Amino acid sequence: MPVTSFSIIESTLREGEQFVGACFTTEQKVRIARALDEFGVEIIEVTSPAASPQSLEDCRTIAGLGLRAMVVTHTRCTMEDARLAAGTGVAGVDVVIGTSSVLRQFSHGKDIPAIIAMAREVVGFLLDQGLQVRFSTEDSFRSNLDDILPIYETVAEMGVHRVGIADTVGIASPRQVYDLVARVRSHVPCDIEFHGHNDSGCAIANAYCALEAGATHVDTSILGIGERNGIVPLGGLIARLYAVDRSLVTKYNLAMLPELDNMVAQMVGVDIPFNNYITGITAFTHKAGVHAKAVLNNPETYEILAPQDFGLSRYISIAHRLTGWNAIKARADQLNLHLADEELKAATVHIKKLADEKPIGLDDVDAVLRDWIAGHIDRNE
Ligand code: HCA
Ligand code: CU
Repeated sequence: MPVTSFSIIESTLREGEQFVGACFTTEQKVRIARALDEFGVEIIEVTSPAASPQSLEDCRTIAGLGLRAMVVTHTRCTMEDARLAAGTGVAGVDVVIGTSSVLRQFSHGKDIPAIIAMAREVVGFLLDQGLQVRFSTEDSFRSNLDDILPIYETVAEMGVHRVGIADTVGIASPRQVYDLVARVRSHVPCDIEFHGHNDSGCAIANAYCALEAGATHVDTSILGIGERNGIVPLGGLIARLYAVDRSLVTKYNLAMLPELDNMVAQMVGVDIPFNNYITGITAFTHKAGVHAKAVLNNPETYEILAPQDFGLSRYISIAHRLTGWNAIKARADQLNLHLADEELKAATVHIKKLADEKPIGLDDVDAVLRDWIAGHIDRNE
């Protein structure tokens, strides 16, 4: 199914807080929530009020900011947590319970009938409070389908707004995600959320496949921060959807993405990875002569994402042995140095030789061009 619409559940303030380097102050949480709201995500998920007294306070604070985005919190499937969440002023509650045998055995110790009974009680209570409710099965991909389908059906019949499928350990492949989401899609009428971890590098592809299979919501966090190596990064999901159809993501304030990534990188004390989607330092850098020439003619030759849509610009690296005369010509034009094509080609050969001898920089290229004009370089060298 082609992806036509979807919503983002932005979980930097929940899953992201589970990143080892994250310890957000209230003020930082408010800054993140406001920035995400301005970016335009549909739903903001915050840490359970049961986590700590400060978490309870912060949950109330963020729910009370009057954001355009819906604020939801995340809780375990217990009446105690549900009551606490219902008193915070959030618009919705994302309830989760582990359903794989390993989690049932080593985490909460409940069997499937007990899970269904708890789900009934908690979901019934939250719906009665007029809250939007999502019910998710943690570790869905290591759970038995025969266990989780009846859970989804039970909560869907009760009227939950969404069911959640969670690849808690990052084990699923895109095809597995497609199959499971399609299966759930044919069993429940409500919305379907996908939450995917990135342990084996499939998080973005998995989220995309979930949408293709009929999921309606994807969980993200800024830079992908979360437990272990995290979840679907907001920027990565945007890049994936933009690559399919730019109009899918123009509902967001895309030019804010660098600011969001930088803000959170600073808050959690990491650098943005050089190869990060969109905001990595090399994301719009072209190097080889063949690439540089084509990109100078038409950026679409080697760019599926237009940097200017994200408030960024491309960079063409020319000071190296793979450079080409078209790129060198563009630099000469920038410097107002007018050389005939044959001269530029000869200068490029010289630059390549120089780069074979030692690492060079843009200033070396510029020096060659200037010396060339001045006739200081032996053209036969
Ligand atoms: C967690 C686990 C979770 C929940 C996802 C969800 C996961 O830390 O509580 O609520 O859908 O990865 O399973 O993040
Ligand atoms: Cu998670």
